[in-house]
Amino acid sequence: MESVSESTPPARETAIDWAAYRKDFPILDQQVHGHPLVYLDNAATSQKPRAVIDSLVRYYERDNANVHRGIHELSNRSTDAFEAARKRAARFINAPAPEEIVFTRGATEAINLVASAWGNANLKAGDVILLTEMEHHSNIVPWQLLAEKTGAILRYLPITADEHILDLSKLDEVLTDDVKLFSMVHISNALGVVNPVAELCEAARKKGVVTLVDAAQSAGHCPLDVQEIGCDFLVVSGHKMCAPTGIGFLFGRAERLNRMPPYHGGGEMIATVDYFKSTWNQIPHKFEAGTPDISGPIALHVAMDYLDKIGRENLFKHDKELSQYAYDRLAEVSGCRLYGPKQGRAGLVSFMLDDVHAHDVVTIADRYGVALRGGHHCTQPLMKKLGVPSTARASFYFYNTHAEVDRLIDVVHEIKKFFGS
Ligand code: 7TS
Repeated sequence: MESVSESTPPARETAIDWAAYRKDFPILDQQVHGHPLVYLDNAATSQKPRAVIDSLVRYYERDNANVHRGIHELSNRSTDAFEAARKRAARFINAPAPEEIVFTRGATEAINLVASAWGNANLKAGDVILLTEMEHHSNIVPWQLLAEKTGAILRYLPITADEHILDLSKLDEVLTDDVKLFSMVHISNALGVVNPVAELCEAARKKGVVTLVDAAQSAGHCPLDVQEIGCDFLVVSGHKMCAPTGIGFLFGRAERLNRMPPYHGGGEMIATVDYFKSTWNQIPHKFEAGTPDISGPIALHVAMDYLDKIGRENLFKHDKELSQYAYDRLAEVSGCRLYGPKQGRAGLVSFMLDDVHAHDVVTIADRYGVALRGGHHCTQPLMKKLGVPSTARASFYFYNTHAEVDRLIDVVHEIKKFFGS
């Protein structure tokens, strides 16, 4: 009898037809200022494939009705699709149960929900909220608001001076017994650093510290498993992963969500209301007051299916390869300073050209049809730490190509010529 190894052919990697996926994005096929559009602003928001756009039209043409409250056919269809999206979101991040998914407007609202509902109920003066030095404003300001109210204190895990990665040698120093919450970004939108969130959550869990992972930049770019990460909360932004703007979600472990007071009051989030006292609905509805965005989760469902059809390992590999290529080519440009790690970065590069302001870099790039982003990227404290007012950023997705990176490099040379540097 043949052994299994003899009879099983070696696994072959099927080549992915990225060009075919690119064709799913009608917006990419256009000229900007007389040049083919090169869209490299995906960390701000991704483009949307035809299937997602069509799902919005289909919903409004055929199924539109308010959810949960109706008994009529359209309302039932709408409710079923809305709740199916919740189940899909749970599966997307391997959450144990759909009730652990709360739909929000995006990552920002999800963090504010936790800061407000969990934070106000659980923090007192002197408690420490631990963040990292590379957080987006949406993972800083909600905690500052909470600290002002409760007397809690903010503390930061530092980044290293050379490659701007988290300085894990300082973890024990900052993760002390008075820390109650550790909230950390998974992939930095300004540096492209991929943080070891499972390791950080494990260290926090050992000390009984509640954890939140900001997966705004990672959910649509790499595999994500909340059980493997071991976090209490995780926030996702739909518009950065092929879904429309205005939809995202919070994952919260059921035992945490069950013990949290509501966030907003109104319809849907209640079990009973009388003139002076109300009781709350079950999770997740307790946190979804009022008529929600309905078409958003439905389109997000299509986006999640779309991404998983490609495979998030494949997406991650593609994005990382492209950003490494961009990093290496930019590193060859004289006077170009790069931020973040030299290797192993996610799909974006942050850079500065000599003394040219990032806004000028972006303005001139736009004249050549190349869409970049320049500024502080909502990470002002990080910019201060890096000693720059801003950076220019090119951020990639699976529809971007090596030829587009080459175009970026050509444009960078044009910009240098323009400024005589
Ligand atoms: N967290 C990170 C790491 C982000 O990059 C962003 C948005 C947010 C949270 C906020 O997400 P939202 O769902 O509320 O939009 N980042 C960016 C950016 O880099 N450029 O524009 C928005």
